Amino acid sequence: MKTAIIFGITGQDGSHLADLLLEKNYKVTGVTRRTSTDNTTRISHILNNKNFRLASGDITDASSVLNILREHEQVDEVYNLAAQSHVAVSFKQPGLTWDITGKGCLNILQGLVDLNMLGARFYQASSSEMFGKNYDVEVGMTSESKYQNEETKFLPQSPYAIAKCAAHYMTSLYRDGYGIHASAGILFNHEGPRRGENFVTRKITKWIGEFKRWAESVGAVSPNFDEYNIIVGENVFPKLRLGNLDAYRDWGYAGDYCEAMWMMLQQDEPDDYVICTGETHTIKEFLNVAFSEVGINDWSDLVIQDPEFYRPAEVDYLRGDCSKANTKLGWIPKHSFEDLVKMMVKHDLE
Ligand code: NDP
Ligand code: GDR
Repeated sequence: MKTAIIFGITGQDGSHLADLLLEKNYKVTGVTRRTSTDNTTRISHILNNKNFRLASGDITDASSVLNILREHEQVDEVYNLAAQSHVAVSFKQPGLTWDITGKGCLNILQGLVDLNMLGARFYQASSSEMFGKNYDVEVGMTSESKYQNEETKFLPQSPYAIAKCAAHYMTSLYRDGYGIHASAGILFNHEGPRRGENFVTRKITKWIGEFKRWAESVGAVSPNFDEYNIIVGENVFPKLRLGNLDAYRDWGYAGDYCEAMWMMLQQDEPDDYVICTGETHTIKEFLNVAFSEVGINDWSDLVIQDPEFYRPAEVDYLRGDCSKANTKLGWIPKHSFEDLVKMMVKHDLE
């Protein structure tokens, strides 16, 4: 029976990866930090699984990382999914983001070296945000297309992305320097019903679910509007407040992407892989598909663009090319953009 440690177990990806590893008959330790309220909602269904246990720790604290590693007689795979993962928040809390998202990775890698656990395989959650404003261009017969792959240079645009670049380089340094089987997945945006509610996709689908229930309860056939609200008689519902709607993102389904993480650690040789769908859409396109799922074709009265949600620097265009993962890992995404949006709207309506 293989043993894995997942840092970031309570997050979207941690919960999907734990499901996958338990299905594959792994023994899984999930690392949680101390919080004043319960943060195990995404993993409540596995808390009683006999092959699963929680360990308390924080990746910013090197001694806590060492303690967790030490508790294990043998570890086959270590997944570092822990991060301050919100790009906008990283502009407000850059130091904390650095400590968690950048240095946290170093604490784990150095822990493996210090404890001489060089046989454990390591996965680092790298990000398409590292490409920032950069892309390559493929010139075809009739048109040009922009993309990012493993060869594209990083041009990070946020404290989050810079911290991820540091962790990414640290992963390749420990791979080359100490011979650790350390791989980094450069994952493009991936979403689903378990997505945090402050990321744009889930913010939209959650709002739609709540609005729909409100509209049904007040019988909102032809509401009135002010700048911030939707009004039916005495009843008021706040409009959906968003920032930049023109950015392009390559959105896939989180469950598919966690499978790719596992596949990377099953390879004979460690390496870095881009994981994406190869399709890109704007936030406006996401809004179109999501609202059309509830029969709304014109959402312009329901959404406002609010400067509060603009970022000091933006990543305008992300579209991945995951040919390497297709060929070497045999990985392909199973869900389309439309599938994903429908799945998320359906979940939030329920
Ligand atoms: P989430 O924000 O949902 O989860 C982050 C996890 O990290 C949570 O479990 C959180 O715990 C934990 N964490 C935060 N700080 C610490 C700390 N100091 N010590 C220990 N654990 C900590 O992120 P996702 O699941 O969406 O993403 C997983 C990883 O993949 C992240 O590293 C993210 O940056 C990266 N990534 C994500 C992409 C995506 O589209 N989802 C794309 C590319 C990369 P708590 O519940 O206590 O907050
Ligand atoms: P991103 O995801 O920054 O790509 O990082 P997010 O959903 O936060 O933003 C995507 C795009 O939507 C625009 N946007 C808004 N974003 C948020 N959060 N809230 C809004 O109200 C809003 N309005 C418009 C943003 O400006 C941006 O252009 C995610 C995270 O999961 C990272 O951890 C991960 O590394 C990358 O994806 C790949």
